[in-house]
Formats: sequence, structure tokens, C-alpha cells
Amino acid sequence: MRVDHYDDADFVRTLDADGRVVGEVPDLTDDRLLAIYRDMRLTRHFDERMVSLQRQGRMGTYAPAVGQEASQVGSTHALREDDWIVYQYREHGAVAVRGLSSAYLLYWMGHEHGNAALVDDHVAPLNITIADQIPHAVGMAWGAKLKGDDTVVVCHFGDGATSEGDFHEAANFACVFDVPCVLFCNNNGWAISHPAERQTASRTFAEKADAYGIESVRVDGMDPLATYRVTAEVVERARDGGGPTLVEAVQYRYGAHTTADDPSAYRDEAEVERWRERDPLERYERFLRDRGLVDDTVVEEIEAEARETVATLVDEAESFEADPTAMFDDAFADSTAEIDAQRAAFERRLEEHGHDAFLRE
Ligand SMILES: Cc1ncc(C[n+]2csc(CCOP(=O)(O)OP(=O)(O)O)c2C)c(N)n1
Ligand SMILES: [Mg+2]
Repeated sequence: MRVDHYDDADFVRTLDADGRVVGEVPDLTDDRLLAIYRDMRLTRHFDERMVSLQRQGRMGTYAPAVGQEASQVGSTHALREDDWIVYQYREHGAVAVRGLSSAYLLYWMGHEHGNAALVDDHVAPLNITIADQIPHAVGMAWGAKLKGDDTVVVCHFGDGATSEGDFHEAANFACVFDVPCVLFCNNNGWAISHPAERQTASRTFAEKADAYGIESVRVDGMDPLATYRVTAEVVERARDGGGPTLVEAVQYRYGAHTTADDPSAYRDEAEVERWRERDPLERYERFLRDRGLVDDTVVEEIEAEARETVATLVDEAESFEADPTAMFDDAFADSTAEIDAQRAAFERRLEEHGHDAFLRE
């Protein structure tokens, strides 16, 4: 049986797997505690719908976040609205905290507008090329430091991304230039079919920070309050000029790598079941019930609200009339002769065949 990366238990925790308080509870208002729950529920429902839509041919290839909501939502609630999120591709919960829009669905339907639209919420475009976003995030943080603005950049990436040169170059740069950046590693145990213990011979991903002389912390990524607490602390340190931190949030992806993947080919269902017993939503709900903040009625209301929100977004995204020539718009800031020629050829074909006929070709 493979190593269970949850069991080394040397991470920061607030709630245990049953939702009992075992560590410091961050000082949050009841409204904020409920908002975290609402965003986690929204993320889970959004995720279920996206997978279902993909199966119906109504959505493109999608990377499910199910199981990873606490890390994404808890960490983002600890940020100021003008702090930047630079993410990989699976952190839908972080996007949800900034406000899900139908534009986000459009991206997953293949429309670039969905990527660009997030910039207004201080979320950088999604990044499929593994670890490519980390040097950019560090550069953004360096830029903020040079300009004397006090925003912090939180850069999400996976356990797999730590094997890329970009991770190491960015971590080194972040350290030497002491930039206000959080390197947030979502260790979900797998990089597609490659298990975390075959990804590194280090005992943890967090300890890689030692080589660069930066701080690190390992946190229970299935616990929204612990990820909130840890992120709040390291973000404030970065904002006060204390430099970067590498956070390793230990968690698990229940679903497939993407809708194009079949995890039964490489992992045992019993492993997934073990992690489901540590479910972030169930444990957080238990905590909120114990505090008297939710009961069955409130939980049902929040779930209904999530359903309504996602249904509206799906309707909006599906009624969007895409302009196929838009794919040429953001290829370069200043277009090139070659791009202009391709656009002209494409427009001629559209004119000749009509929009629908062209798509069926
Ligand atoms: C540079 C590069 N190499 C390979 C791939 C193919 N690829 C896509 S996702 C992925 C695994 C990434 O794993 P991890 O960073 O742990 O993120 P997770 O998918 O688990 O969230 C790989 C190898 C890629 N997209 N980019
Ligand atoms: Mg991974």
C-alpha cells in the first residue's frame, strides 16, 4: 500500500477529521465563518456540475477540485481583495471566493475571454504549463515591492510542479530578492498518475524551502480554518517586508486528474475512501453545527443558493454568442503580419461557409 501523506501529522491543524477543535481557532466573525462554508459548498456544487456538463458534451476538458476546497477557499479568505492570486488550473475555490462569473465557465468551454476576465478580480490567467506561473508570480511580487505597493502575491501550484526548474528558479529568486510572495503548494498526493512519493525523495515538499533560505509551513489542507490561519500569518509577514514563505497544504483529489483521465488505471479506490473520511466540508460543517452557526435548514438554504448560482452561470455561459475571431485578439499585444494573414483567411472562410457550417467542418 502506498504512503499516506496525511499521517505524518506534523502539520498545522485547527480541526481534526471529525471537525473537533484541536488547534487555535482563528479570530473570525460568524459572518466570515459562514462565508467560508458558503464558498466551499459553492465550489463543490460547481465542480459536480462542471463534470456533469463535460459528460454531456456541454463543457470542455475540466480539472475537478473535489476534496481540495478547504485549501483553496480557506487560504483565499485570508487575503485582501487586491492581493493577487496566480493559480495553476484546479483552484476553482480560490476563484469562487473572488466571485464566480459566467466568464469563468466560458474559459472551460474554450473561450479565452474567461481567462482575461479574472484580472479585474486580481486573479492572473490560468496556467496549464506546469510551474510556468511561479516565476511570473515572483516577478509580480518583486514589481509590487519596487513600486512600494503593499499587495502580496499568492501563487498556487501542485506537488508535481516542484519537479520543474521554474519552481526552483522562482523560489531562489523570491528568496534572494525577498519578495512579498507566498508559494502555495497544493500537495494532493498525485501528479496525474504519478504519486507524490515518486515525485521527491524529500520527506516533505515544505522542506525544499530550506535550500533557498525561506520560511516554510506545512498545513492540513483539508482544514479550512488551519489554511486560513497559516495563510493570514504568512501573508501579513510578506506584507510587512518579512519575505516569502513556502506553504505545503496536504490534501487529496478525490476525482480524476481531469475529465480526460481514468484514475482507476493507477490508484486504489480504498485510498480515495480513506481521504473521504477526512472530508473538508463535512468536518467544517460539524464545527459550525457545534457552534450553533448552521443547522439542517441553514445547510439546505446554502446548498439551494449554490445550485441557483451555478444554474444561472450555466445559462449565461451557454447563451453567450462567441466570436471565433476573438482567438486572434490576445495572441500578441501588437499583432504580427502572420497573425493578421491568418485572421483574414479565417474571416474569409467564415463568410463563405457561415458560422455554423464552419464549426461542423
Ligand atoms: C511543463 C509541463 N509538463 C507536463 C505537463 C502535463 N501535465 C499536466 S498536469 C500534470 C501534473 C501536475 O501535477 P501537480 O502539479 O501535482 O498538480 P495537480 O494536477 O495534482 O493539481 C502534468 C505532468 C504540463 N502541462 N506541463
Ligand atoms: Mg498534485
